[in-house]
Formats: sequence, structure tokens, C-alpha cells
Amino acid sequence: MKQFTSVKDIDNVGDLVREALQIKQNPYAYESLGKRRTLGLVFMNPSLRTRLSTQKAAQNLGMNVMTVNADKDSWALEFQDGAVMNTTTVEHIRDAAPVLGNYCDIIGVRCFPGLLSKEVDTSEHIMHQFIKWTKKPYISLESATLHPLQSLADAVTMVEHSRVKRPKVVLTWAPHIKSIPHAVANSFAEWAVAQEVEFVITHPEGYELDPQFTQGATIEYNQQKALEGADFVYVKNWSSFADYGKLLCHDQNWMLTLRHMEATNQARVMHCLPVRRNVELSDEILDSPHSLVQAQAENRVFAAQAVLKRMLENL
Ligand code: AN0
Ligand code: CP
Repeated sequence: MKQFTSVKDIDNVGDLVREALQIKQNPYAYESLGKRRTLGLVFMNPSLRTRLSTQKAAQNLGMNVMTVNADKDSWALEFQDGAVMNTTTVEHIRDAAPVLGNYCDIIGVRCFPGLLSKEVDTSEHIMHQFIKWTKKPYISLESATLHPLQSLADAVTMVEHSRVKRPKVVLTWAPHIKSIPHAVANSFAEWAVAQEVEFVITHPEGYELDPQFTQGATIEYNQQKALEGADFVYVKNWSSFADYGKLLCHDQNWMLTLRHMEATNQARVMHCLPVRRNVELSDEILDSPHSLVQAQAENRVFAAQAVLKRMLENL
């Protein structure tokens, strides 16, 4: 595998999920595979899970890991071709990325969208510049539009906890106080349609996701109806895509509570974290046996390890 940016970069979701589950059984089985190999992680935005789980995965494979936080412990990067750099950015990606490529065998980057221009964000300009100028295998740590490591961990978690062969999976929008990226929801959708599940997305009108990621999903605007018979409920906020980056709905009834769970098939509830308690998701769900959030976070390690293993085998 040369790049992991989307479900499209893998042939078979089931095979990769099985590989992650095998690694979970014996995390040190390939502890020499990454010997003398270096993973470089670049964070343009904050992270707890992605940072630590990817580091841990790399260490389990015997790799060295170097992490930089752009504009914090390294320079503020410029991505515009031909920019006259007389304001805040200090180093151009054309200069910085080859340096990273020189030091590292695999590069991981987190680059959130600005949520100001749909055109800029959907072009994945920053991600593509890193891929182009580092010339190294690339692993997305969440791009402007997708978060594949999260979705792989979520797929692993659903396989582990499913009580039926073809579960009903519902992605539900939740309230939030800020403009939040679409990446986790887009990515969950594109992975869900590639799995053997019945997949429903529910959100208020105006929150339709980019249709390129939701082909094959059923959209149901009535949350209660969508939740009927659900085996898994994936909770996530995202800002409007049509009215790009805007908050259109503040209705707290969209926040999942135990009352919402009555219509479900004793569903397990998922969220990628970080979660705003009692805004996106109630304490009573997060602290109940319904919640799978810690299982998802745990599986981030084995998801990252399965991807890094495939990249190392291909170096
Ligand atoms: C980010 C997002 O929703 O894309 C990261 C989630 C993993 N969350 C926030 O910005 C709160
Ligand atoms: N779920 C997730 O990616 O968490 P972080 O933003 O903490 O990495």
C-alpha cells in the first residue's frame, strides 16, 4: 500500500479488518518489520487519539516515530504556489516536504478543512502537496474531507460487537456549538457502504453530506424513524455542506438520550471522540453499557498497525 487516504485505497475492507483483528491478538508479531524505518507525523491541528495510537502502532512494529506540530514546534507552512511570503507563514511546503521525505520512510499528516471555501477544502490541496513533495507513502491522519484510520477502527469495532450478520447501522447528526468538519461523517459513510450492513443516515434538512461519499445510503430526516431497529448508532456533528461550514440547527432534541434508544435493537452507540458531553451525546448514554467509545479508541491502534504493516511490506 502506497497511500491510505480513503476506502478507495484498499481492495477489500473485510480483509483489512481481519488483519487488524489478527494484529490485536498478537500486537508484537511483526515487531522487527519496521526496524530502522521512520514514521514522520505532521499535525496541522490538535489530536489525542490519532497521535498516540499511530505512534503506538508504529512502535509495536519496531519503527522510529518523529512528530511535528506545524506552527507550534515547527514553522508555519505556506501552501500557495507563487506566494509572496511577507505575512505569517515562514516556510513553503515545497521546501519543507522534501526535508520530511528525506528523513522519513512513511509520512502521516492531519490537515483539517478551513470550512471557509468548499472548493479549497474539497480539493484536498494540503494533502496533495504533502504527497507530491515528500514523495513517500502517505497515511491520512484526517484530511479536509475524510478520516480513514477512524473509519477502519470503527469497522473493526462493529465486527467485534455485532450480534447479527447484517446489522442496521445509523449515522445520526448531533448538535454542537462550533462549525465542525465533515470528515468523520463522510468517511464513516464511505466505509459503511462498503460493508455488509444496512446503512441509514439521519440529520436535519440542510445537513446533507457530499453525495460522493453517501452513494448507497438511505437518508431519513426523521431521527426516531431512522433509529427503529438499529444495532449500531454512530453519533457525530458536522456543519452544513450546502451552506458551507454554517450551523443551521440548534435543536437539542437531536442529542441522543436513553429515551431515543427505546426504538433501537438495544443498539451500541459509537462516537469517534472528542465528544462534548450533554451537547452532542448525553452522560447517560456515554456512561452506560450502550457506549462503545472506548472500544473504538482502543481499536485505533490496531487499525493504524494494519495500515502501517501493509506500507512497510511494500517499501
Ligand atoms: C474533529 C472533527 O470532527 O473532524 C476531530 C474528530 C476526530 N473534531 C472536532 O473538531 C471537535
Ligand atoms: N478520534 C480522533 O481522531 O481523535 P483525535 O482528534 O484526538 O485524534
